[in-house]
Amino acid sequence: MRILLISPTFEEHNKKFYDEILKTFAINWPSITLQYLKSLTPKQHDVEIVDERYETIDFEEKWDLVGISFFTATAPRAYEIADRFREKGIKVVLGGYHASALPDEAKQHADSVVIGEAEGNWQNLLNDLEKGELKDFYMSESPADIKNTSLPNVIETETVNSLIRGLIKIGGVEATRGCPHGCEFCAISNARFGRIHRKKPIDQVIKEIESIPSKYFIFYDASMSIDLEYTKKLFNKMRSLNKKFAAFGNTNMAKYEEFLRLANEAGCMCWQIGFESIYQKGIDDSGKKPNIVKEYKKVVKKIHDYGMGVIGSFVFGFDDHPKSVFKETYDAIQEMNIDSIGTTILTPLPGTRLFNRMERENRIITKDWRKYDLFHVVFKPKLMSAG
Ligand code: B12
Repeated sequence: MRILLISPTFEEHNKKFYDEILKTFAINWPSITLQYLKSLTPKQHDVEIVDERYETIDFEEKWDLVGISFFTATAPRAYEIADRFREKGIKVVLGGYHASALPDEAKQHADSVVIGEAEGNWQNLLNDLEKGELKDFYMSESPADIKNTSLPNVIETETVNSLIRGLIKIGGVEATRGCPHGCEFCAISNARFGRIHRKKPIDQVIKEIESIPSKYFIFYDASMSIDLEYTKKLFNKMRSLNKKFAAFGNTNMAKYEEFLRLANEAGCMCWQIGFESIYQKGIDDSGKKPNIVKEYKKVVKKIHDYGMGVIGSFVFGFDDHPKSVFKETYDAIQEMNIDSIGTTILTPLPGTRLFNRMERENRIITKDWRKYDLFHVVFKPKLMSAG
């Protein structure tokens, strides 16, 4: 079969937009999801990938199947693409975070929806399609075993990267999947089997890293400081690779000096840490156990002591956030001496406990999924106004 896999982007984004943005912005995180799906696809099928951030979809081509992977914010665009292909009689399958959270909504735009992880489901779906027995939904009864998954085709990342001038080329690697913390707002741990932390064999991760053509890459794992022993073994083996990377981690890592030393020796340049808030109550209510606000400054210092930078993520709109939170957070960030920050607005993503609570409390203002990009207020905050 001829299969087209698509990663849609926001409607206003297109190649021209990227050309503009790259005049000031030089790093682009590659999408590994579709390469991953391609590597799961039995070899008798031809698979092409379109990343709409910098490529254009050819709606005139003939495909036996179109698969689309999307998030909540890109759902409207994904549905538009799906509808166009289906009008031509081409079968469409939808998957990813949003389709898994709201499969009935997704099904209105698809012949089939994969709920949760692709491993196993994708292969079964292709078999069924060939037999003319495509089912409406595919869903695994157990968490995917990521031990035996094959390598993403990193060469293709390189090809795509080379389409964009001025880009610093980086790769993406998934060593572990899931996060046991189960924070109320998190799309990862609230996903099906998302709280089950799974690890790839270290030698396999090393091979994946070695196959990345560029020197730089990012670990896409929810957090590399969940199973410290696993990560230490991985970092130990990475020391000879001569690569540089960034990773997500939790504040707990600052207590473990050997962990930090090995991270630095493995080539870690910086940690992206979800500090989330400078008020302890909202953090405790969300269930983010590793975060102790009064230790934030010490955490940053410790990571700096071992030669690595800190990118801190902060979220605005928790129920204990008054209007003064913006100024107070700004002051706290100065005090913490963080190298770089990312700020977003608390967003009740479908599938999360936060979304369910906001629905129960009648606080969702809009279900225009375009606005669920973490930069719009889509619910009524408790101690602030929305507009
Ligand atoms: C890398 C990444 C990005 C990259 C690349 C995005 C891309 N298009 O691939 C960048 C930086 C561009 C990005 C941007 C955004 N991201 Co992002 N990103 C991630 C990250 C860190 C890793 C994703 C990944 O590659 N995982 C590894 C692969 C193998 O797993 P996977 O994608 O989950 O796919 C598996 C299944 O979901 C399933 N599957 C997925 N799609 C499909 C499709 C089909 C057909 C099938 C059968 C199966 C299937 O199969 C796979 C294997 O089991 C995740 C966090 C995480 N750890 O998951 C957040 C995450 C996916 N991002 C998220 C968000 C919110 C965004 C933004 C909207 C935020 C923003 N404003 O910046 C934008 C969207 C921009 C855009 N137009 O795409 C949320 C999504 C939640 C949601 N419900 O929307 C996540 C979960 C982060 C979070 N904690 O909330 N992101």
